[in-house]
Amino acid sequence: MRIDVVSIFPEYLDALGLSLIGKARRDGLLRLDVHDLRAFAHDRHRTVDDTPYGGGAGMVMKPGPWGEALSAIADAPDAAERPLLIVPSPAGAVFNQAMAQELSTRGHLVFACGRYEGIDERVLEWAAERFEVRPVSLGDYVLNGGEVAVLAMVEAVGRLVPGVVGNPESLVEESHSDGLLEYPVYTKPPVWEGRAVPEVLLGGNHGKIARFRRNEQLARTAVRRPDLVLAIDPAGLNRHDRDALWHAGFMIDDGRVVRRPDAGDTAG
Ligand code: JCH
Repeated sequence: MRIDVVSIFPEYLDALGLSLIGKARRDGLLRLDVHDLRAFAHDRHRTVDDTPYGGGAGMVMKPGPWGEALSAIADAPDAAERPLLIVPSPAGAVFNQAMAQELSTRGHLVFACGRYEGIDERVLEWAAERFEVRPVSLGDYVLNGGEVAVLAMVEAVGRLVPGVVGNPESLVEESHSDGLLEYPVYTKPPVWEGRAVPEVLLGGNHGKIARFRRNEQLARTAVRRPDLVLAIDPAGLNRHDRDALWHAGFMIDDGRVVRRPDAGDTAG
């Protein structure tokens, strides 16, 4: 997979040289190039911002340097036919695991990191001729620019690229791939600060361990993310799952998971 990132703070992306993603780059599984937007600003002060038309607080990123930077990326000899241009924005569609899965199948991703109050809107319109343009939010809170969102998205997408995670089995069980939160994990020592690891995990009964973990997933999802429980397809629930959900304050009605009407203080 090929990834280009454009930013006025290219050093922000240095962390992508570490750990799993850094190894994947060295192994040739990911090609990640970070471009300094100011290299495409040609005045004496390498200006990338200007005052907003219509007034308002703060500055807006000028279209000129963005046009040049994105043209250079689109015209590179090994660029994809129509790369996906991801523009981090508090006004984008919210990034999630399904989006990470989809992006991991793309050959070429380009990330445009805005700063100040954002990028002149005409850049996104103009870019649609050569890119598939997608404004994406990391979540419903406000950052100072796109770089932190790109760090998160490149890590989430990069680890789904075949070969990046050494043991692909660890991708299967994870949170959100099956719509449930993950089960709690424990390691040695068996007792720490007077707290014992759940007994079932110390025995070798794999059926009982699987059931314990599934119950923990259902119970903590019910408390922490009831929205996810309401989105479960009951077709994927066995008798034990339904019982666990009942105890957590939910039931199946008319082929859907709903809150148990009599659930007072059991569900979160
Ligand atoms: C960004 C900003 C508009 C502040 C500038 C570029 C993404 N999920 C998420 N939160 N915040 C971002 C993000 C991404 C790119 C930029 N800013 C600062 C922009 C605002 O309007 C209210 C406020 C923030």
